[in-house]
Amino acid sequence: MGQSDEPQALRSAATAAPKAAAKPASSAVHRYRAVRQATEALTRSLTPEDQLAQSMPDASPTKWHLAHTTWFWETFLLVPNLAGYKPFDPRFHYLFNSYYEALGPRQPRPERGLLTRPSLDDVIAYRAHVDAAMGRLLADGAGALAGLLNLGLAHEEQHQELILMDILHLFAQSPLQPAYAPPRGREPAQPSHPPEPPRFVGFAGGLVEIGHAGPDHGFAFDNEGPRHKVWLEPFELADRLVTNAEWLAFMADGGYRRPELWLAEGWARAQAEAWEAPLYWQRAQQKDGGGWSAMTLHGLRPLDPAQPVSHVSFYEAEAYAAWAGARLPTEAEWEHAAQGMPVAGNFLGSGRLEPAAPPPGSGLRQMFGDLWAWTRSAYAPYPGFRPAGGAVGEYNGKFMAGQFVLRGGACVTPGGHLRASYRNFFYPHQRWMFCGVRLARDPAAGADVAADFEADVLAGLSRPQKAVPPKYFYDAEGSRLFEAITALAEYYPTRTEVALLRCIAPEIACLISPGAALVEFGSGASVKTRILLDAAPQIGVYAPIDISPAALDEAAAAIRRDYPKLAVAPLVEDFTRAITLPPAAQGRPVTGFFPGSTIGNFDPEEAQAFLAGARRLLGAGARFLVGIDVVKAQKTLVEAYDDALGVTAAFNKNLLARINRELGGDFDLDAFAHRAVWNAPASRMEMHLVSLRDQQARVAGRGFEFAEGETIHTENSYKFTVEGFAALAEKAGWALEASWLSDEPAFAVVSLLA
Ligand code: SAH
Ligand code: AVI
Repeated sequence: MGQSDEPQALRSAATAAPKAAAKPASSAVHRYRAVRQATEALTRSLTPEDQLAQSMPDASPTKWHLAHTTWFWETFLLVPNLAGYKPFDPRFHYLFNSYYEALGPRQPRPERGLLTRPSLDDVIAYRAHVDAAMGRLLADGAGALAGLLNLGLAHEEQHQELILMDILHLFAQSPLQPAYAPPRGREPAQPSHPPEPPRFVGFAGGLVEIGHAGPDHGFAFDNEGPRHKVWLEPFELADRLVTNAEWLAFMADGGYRRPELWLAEGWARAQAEAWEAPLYWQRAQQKDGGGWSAMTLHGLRPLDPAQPVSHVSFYEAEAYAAWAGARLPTEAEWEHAAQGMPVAGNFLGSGRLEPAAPPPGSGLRQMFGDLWAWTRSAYAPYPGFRPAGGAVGEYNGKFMAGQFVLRGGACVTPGGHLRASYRNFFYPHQRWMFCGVRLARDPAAGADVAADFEADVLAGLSRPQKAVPPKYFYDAEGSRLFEAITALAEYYPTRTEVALLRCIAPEIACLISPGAALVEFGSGASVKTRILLDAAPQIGVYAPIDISPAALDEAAAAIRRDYPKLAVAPLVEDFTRAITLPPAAQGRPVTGFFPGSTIGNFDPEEAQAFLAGARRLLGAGARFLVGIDVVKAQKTLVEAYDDALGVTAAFNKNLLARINRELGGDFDLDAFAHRAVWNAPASRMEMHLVSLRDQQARVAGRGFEFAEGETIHTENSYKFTVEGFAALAEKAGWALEASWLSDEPAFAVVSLLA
């Protein structure tokens, strides 16, 4: 229920302190009290005058929010359900009805600020009266009222967010520019460094499901369902929100002066209201440097270029996206990307009350919290949507015209309030919400691994520590050399993992349901797969995913030949891009398989992002078997990556041969040497290519200087403990089910549950 009266709100951080009573309060009473107290906690820094004023028709006074949420409980729960309940004051029914036509006329919304009576004290007494009655109503639990209780709690949480939005708007009108809360952490504001340009995460699209799956899956508003199928074309989503620095560049390039970037309605609005920056930005006097500040809940603050841009309308978001050569995501794209990600981020509970710069790392960040992200989707009913009967049916459905959907929650939203399916909605000109922009785009025609290879190599060789991502080892020759490595005496991981899998396969087989899909990441020659397929003939579909077409084609053909009853659905893909399962694997119980400690080739942040993506891909109820190499003696490790026959050296140097062949490079392979080192503090083996002299190499028309001894960092192989890995997986939303450790040299297989 976004723009209407009550957009989406916050987590109730407060915990109720139950009063001493004859019998312990029910959990329903606890939940009720916690949310009510969290609302009241938000008003502690406000004066009675702050709580009366109304800054514009869309915003309401805090006092009105306090009373209206109370009216909701009184009207929908107490009057119909608590025998003998007496309304606190019958006149309040008119004063504090928000928009429920079925319940009669009401105080006009733009005139809520005229309600000097009842006093704030009277409203506080009203809350106490209703709270006491709710205590009686819920004394034995919510029973049949559980649905209405959940709705009332979610409703009150929405008003918690509204209180903060509306107060910020009010304070922004004040010449004194008051701070709602003292600044945290940095005073005066220390601008953090603008992050790297956004990266776009690719999604394969296809037939996907969005929407809430119904009451068995927890509370949701009616507008979030029914769950239904949506066809998505391939798309890409920016890995973070647009920043203030990027918005400044848009403005400097005439973003607010160029009608060609704007929708007609947006341009008209921008002209009529003389928009030249986001809602709360203010330009400092020339004498003060002429920079920008922004009004925040911490008062007027210098603009932090790294923070996400906030308080922009849908129209501005659209113009920005056009300027950036991108577009806004649809709500189905956003939800598909968010499904399976932990609902964690900078919500109200963080206490920041402002969006934060994106955390370091890769993969999708800021999907939840920080700012609501505008989508390109009109707020409309999902197929099969039916509003609830009676007045509560007015909660969401009647607003499904002319508004746009926002997703993900904000720094003023209670965290527990959010879900991936949550739909907020506002009119396209509105900007006082905590809302921002995440870009999406259609994959460029012909975008493929080759284009990424060139871009990644050029970017990697331009860094102070030159580096190339290890996924580019695996052209046909690289895949062949890797298989040769697995047979080396020194390369223990493959042998020990194979032996371990043979031992535990019968146990694992018992966990796999008939007809299940086995989805393997980085399947290579699919050798280890056979151990599972032999032990679990009930597996119906095998979906290997690998970036190396040569390895995948050969392996898929061999598996088809040797397992004729199995459906084999290979996918040539970079598994760091979010992908969808091949149709043959959809709708089945899923077991993921990621052997070989290939997960160790990611940095910890990348591994976490990968695990979160895999959870989304494999779906609820999936099991994920992951092979991880274990920390051990340095000598064993270094020999495994620097074998006597020089196969690993050839594998490493093949990267330069591939660059020469595919990117028009002129690396002299004899002028580089293979190096493998154990980096103990980081718990990883590192592979480098060391330049044996000062030299220059050209790649794709660009020259790169190498000093003698300088290296290209080509691979990390992190070594784990089972506990450390389980903690990482838990952060990505997985739970450890079981783990098995091999004989020395140790290697582990863990089973994770979604
Ligand atoms: N699973 C096999 C092979 C491991 S080698 C085993 O355990 O022995 C790593 C495999 O992962 C290679 O086949 C390589 O092509 C594949 N790979 C590496 N990075 C990848 C990426 N980003 N996306 C998809 N496959 C990748
Ligand atoms: C695929 N990956 C887990 C191997 C590893 O051990 O990191 C790749 C490899 N690099 C050198 N030897 C093998």
